[in-house]
Amino acid sequence: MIKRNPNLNLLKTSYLFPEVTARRKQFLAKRPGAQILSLGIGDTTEPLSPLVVEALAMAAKRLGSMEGYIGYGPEQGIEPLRKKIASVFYDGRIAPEEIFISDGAKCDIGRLQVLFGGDLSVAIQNPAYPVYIDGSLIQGIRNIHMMCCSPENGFFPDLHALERTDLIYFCSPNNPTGAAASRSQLEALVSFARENRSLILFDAAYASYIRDSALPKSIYEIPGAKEVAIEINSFSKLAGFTGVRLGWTVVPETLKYQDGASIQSDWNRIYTTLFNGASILSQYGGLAALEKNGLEESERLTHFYLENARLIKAALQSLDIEVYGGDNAPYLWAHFPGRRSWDIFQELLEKTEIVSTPGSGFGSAGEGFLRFTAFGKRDHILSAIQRLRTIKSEKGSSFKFAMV
Ligand code: PGU
Repeated sequence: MIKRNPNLNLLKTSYLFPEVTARRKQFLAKRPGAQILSLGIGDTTEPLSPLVVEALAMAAKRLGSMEGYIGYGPEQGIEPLRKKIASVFYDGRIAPEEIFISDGAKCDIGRLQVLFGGDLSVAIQNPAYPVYIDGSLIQGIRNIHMMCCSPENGFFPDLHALERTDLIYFCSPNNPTGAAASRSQLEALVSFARENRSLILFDAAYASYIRDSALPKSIYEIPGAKEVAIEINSFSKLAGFTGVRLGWTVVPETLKYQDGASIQSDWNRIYTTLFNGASILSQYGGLAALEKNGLEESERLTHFYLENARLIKAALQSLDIEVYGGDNAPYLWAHFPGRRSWDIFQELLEKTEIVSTPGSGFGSAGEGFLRFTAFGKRDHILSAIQRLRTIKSEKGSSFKFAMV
């Protein structure tokens, strides 16, 4: 029989979120009537805006006519959408030809990992979205440096202590900590990458949650970034497209390998070889989401989730829990000193029937933390808050919940 790809032996048995689901199922088997409220996976819950629905329906209708039917589209995405993204998000800094439309950020992170292969060094934030490390391991990358991001360093790594790597993954606003990097922090990151001739893979999937106008929404707001950064983004959290599937990646023309060859042309090669373009329906839906009214709807949507974040944050803080994030990001990062993440996850589940995500699933620096998502229906969030009122914290050498 065929031999297993040895790189797969390096992975934990399951990806983080299926593991959380398995725990939830185990709990339900023990307590069949449990009314579980999920503040676990970051998945959108609010319906699509009517403008997007209409655009999706019209695109589907066109496909049903002889004149309107189209088959495979350009792998890089339809031109009007590439143009629209360039003008809405990049203010002329990025050309439409530098934008590649994808079926979502996660899928493009995977394809980028194929582009760079296994023979290189990478730096990854600790904690981080698990796809960066798992995807790197699948490629056979062994040379992985963790950049600790904790409350002590304001969730920004100490770049002076960092060894040079070929790739640097950086996510801002961050999943899971909810920290959004400041302009000066991103300037430091870009100049670090330029000095070291490293390439930054900048995940901006939550950029639309930034409310502080001083914070950059794109790495390309930082001068010099076009020579050292690829940016990945998504319609998932911007317009509720987690199920519709649509995203984009910016690979500037100015990005070069050591020998001066174009990274963009290799990306185009990988893209056209491993991908046949995002769904034409999603792309027309995305185009509608970026019209003036569509952007207003998106703003309302992100505002709604940020309001959820504010409500959950206040409820956790009233239990004397230290909570980070939630102001410019849809995640809350709650600290339970002295406790292990999976233990506190289990305890919260048993006492309140609330599912969270254990911080240790995002890396060793997440031990002792739980991540709470702000994506959720308002009545669920309010019920979760009610349940949090039924417990209290007991301060001792380590954090403990008790019933009120
Ligand atoms: N990048 C980051 C930083 C994310 O947190 C997520 C989703 C994605 C990309 C995926 O974006 P798509 O455009 O929808 O592909 N993170 C969620 C969902 C879990 C998952 O496995 O993607 C989360 O709960 O962390």
